[in-house]
Amino acid sequence: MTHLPEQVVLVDDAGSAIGVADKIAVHTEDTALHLAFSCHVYNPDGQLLVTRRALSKLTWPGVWTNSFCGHPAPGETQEAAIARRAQLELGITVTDLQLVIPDFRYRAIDASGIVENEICPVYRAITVDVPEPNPSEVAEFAWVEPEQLRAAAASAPYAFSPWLGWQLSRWPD
Ligand SMILES: [Mn+2]
Repeated sequence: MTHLPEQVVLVDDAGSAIGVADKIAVHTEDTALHLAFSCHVYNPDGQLLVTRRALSKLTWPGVWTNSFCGHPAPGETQEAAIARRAQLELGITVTDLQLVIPDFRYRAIDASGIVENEICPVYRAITVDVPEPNPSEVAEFAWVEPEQLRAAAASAPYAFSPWLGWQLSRWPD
């Protein structure tokens, strides 16, 4: 059975698709702008799921971040990509998906020099499931009070992924 490499959608400054690229090839020290998403998952008590990226990941290994992120495949909707990554990374089903920051875009450089450069709409969702992390994606997780996370990220931004800090700073009250 052949296994095609995971692909991402290249976009222009306006967010229009202009091509596709292999995920592994696009993330370099000069990463082309591409389409992604971030998802912040809450439990029914209003706690937010934060995750620590696996130590084996190529970018931001071991860094605490939002619940999960990903890249929609060519032809895949954001909603389908979110459902796929929720299962793959955390073994959870998410519901009540809401688009919170539709125009979020960022560029960041990780400690090894690899660049992220994404148009990355930010969503929130609910789960009633107990996460079962995929160890190749997520090293550990915690349920936190959103206000406490926002305060922590504001006072110690270096302890979190850069996109999480930027997303929380734009979170509507
Ligand atoms: Mn990316």
